[in-house]
Amino acid sequence: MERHEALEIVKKQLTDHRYQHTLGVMETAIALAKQYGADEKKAELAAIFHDYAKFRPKEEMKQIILEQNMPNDLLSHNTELWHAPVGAYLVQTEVGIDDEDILNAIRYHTSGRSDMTLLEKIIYIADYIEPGRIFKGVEEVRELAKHDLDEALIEALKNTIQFLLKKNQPIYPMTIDTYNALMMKKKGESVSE
Ligand code: DGI
Ligand code: FE
Ligand code: FE
Repeated sequence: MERHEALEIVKKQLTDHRYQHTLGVMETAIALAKQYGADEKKAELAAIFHDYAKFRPKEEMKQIILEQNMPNDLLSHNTELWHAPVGAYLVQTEVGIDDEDILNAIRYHTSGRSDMTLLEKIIYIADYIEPGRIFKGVEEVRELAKHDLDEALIEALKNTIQFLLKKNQPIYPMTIDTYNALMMKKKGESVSE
């Protein structure tokens, strides 16, 4: 699918602000794909569609989670988590994208997961550091992403988890799994321990 066609489709699903964010994620994801040797076309499409379901009614998303046998624990956690797996489903069924790599990058863009693919990491980080993002700690993650994707991911996850802790919010287990997997991989690589 051509970029202009994908953008035309997603624009109808989003607010102008969210569309501008999507363009930022697209540019950032393509740059990261170039730098780290991922498929640039897949990065482009995954970025364009990553927030496809962001504005779907909660009832519709809940229905899809139940009917498609998605992890049940989603329903007891922050509804903000739902648009990622529901987005993957809708991008496949409504847009017709069947590439599992692209769909997984959309599916895991909010929580991550253990053993993320390069493309999944790129979309997670691009979503976090695109030029429109201005929250505290983003600059550190931008710097780290220039040299080491895993370090950038760890920093972004730490920030997200800390942010949720401060707001007295539960942490979705898959977010913790993502953090743990990266920290254990790092420990395994270090010679001093
Ligand atoms: O869709 P975006 O705003 O571009 O970004 P996103 O898909 O990363 O969603 C961020 C939202 O998801 C933000 O409100 C925090 C929330 N979130 C992310 N991880 C977790 C989480 N909420 C809970 N409760 N637990 C998590 O692990
Ligand atoms: Fe999102
Ligand atoms: Fe996003």
